[in-house]
Amino acid sequence: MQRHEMIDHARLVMRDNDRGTYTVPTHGLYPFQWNWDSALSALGFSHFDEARAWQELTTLMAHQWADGMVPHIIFHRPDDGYFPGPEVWGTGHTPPTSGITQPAVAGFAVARIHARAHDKVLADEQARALLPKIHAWHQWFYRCRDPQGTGLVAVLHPWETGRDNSVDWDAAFERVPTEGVAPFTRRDTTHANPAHRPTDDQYKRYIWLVQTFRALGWDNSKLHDASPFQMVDPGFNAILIRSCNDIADLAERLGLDDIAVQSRDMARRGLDAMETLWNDRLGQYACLDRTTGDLLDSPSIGGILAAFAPIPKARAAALSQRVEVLSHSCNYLVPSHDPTSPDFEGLRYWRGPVWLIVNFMIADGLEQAGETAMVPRIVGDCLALIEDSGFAEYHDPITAEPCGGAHFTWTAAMVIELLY
Ligand code: 9WN
Repeated sequence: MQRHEMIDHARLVMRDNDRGTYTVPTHGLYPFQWNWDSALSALGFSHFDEARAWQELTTLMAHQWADGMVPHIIFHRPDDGYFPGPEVWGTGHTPPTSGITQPAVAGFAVARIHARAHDKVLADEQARALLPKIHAWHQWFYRCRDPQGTGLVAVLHPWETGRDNSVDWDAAFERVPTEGVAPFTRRDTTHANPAHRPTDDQYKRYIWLVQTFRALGWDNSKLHDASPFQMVDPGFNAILIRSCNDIADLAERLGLDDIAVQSRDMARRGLDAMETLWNDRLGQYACLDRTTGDLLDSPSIGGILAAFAPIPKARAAALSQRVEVLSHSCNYLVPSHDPTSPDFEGLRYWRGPVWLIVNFMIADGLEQAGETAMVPRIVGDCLALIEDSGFAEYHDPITAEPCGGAHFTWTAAMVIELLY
């Protein structure tokens, strides 16, 4: 496929999933607005319609909660094709939203789109409106998800990481009960191949956590300590740190001094604390289970995604080396779990498949660090996957088999981002 054909196709996917002021990840499987999908999709829009890119981010941030949290799903219009819907979350918001959050990549997106904007007047105006909200979200993270002030935030539900069924959560999930979960019918497995999705047992535990948080009135001063699942994910923290750092730069340029100083401080404390997540045996970062204090030995992409933050040069070099090692056990980089691990499953969601959004963030981080050796290979593999198998939600890193939903917004957005 020629470059312009690929871009045209990607734009078509984005147009089909465009609901005017927000996009859905894909028709059918995910009929609402998702948090980090929107932020990353805005990057794609920004190459051909800057106003639409800003609109995507503005719509997302318009549904921020009073405490600063930005929900992971906004249920703009009723649709019974997805479970769990608004009635399960019961957050009492209008329009309804979920009660948990997702990776804070919006700050990075605002800074990146602002930096390359052609319409500077619009970009300044939009950034001035968005930055205080994004900053309040970042502050919410460190206040509510790092109550002991460690410098690192915990996620309380696997859906918050965006890596729903990663091997990283397996041991901790054993401690999440299933008793008392109200009977439910999954909808995802009617849209996508069940062999590509999380298991029923995992779904019960996802819903147990939702019911438990709901019973606490979604009160974020209680949720962290009450949750049996408190996971410190290096990728998740790296995204937050990168966004804090990038909006600090932008706030400085716009004369928003308080935001600049406070964001810089959060990023610095986060970066210092990231060192505690380095796993020498794996040669990459790893998750820390805050409930047990254990640094995990799980070789997942969460620890490589840490490259997105301005980590020390030697760590970036080691992560580049880690990607090189992974390239010997797959055909398409970067697998979401190490293919040599017994837990690897090439088709099952976050237990092996390649996700273009994660590839983009790893490549971008390595490039920023000057560790460019693996970047062309990562980018080339992204484009080869699309060429061979279309704009799927994720792909098998060995066979390129397209998995999950098709005609996927953020996959298309990443193709546009990588080809420009
Ligand atoms: C739950 C929308 C989202 C992504 C996540 C991905 C998947 C949802 C689900 O889809 O999660 O949030 O129902 O499986 O794991 O990263 O944001 O594309």
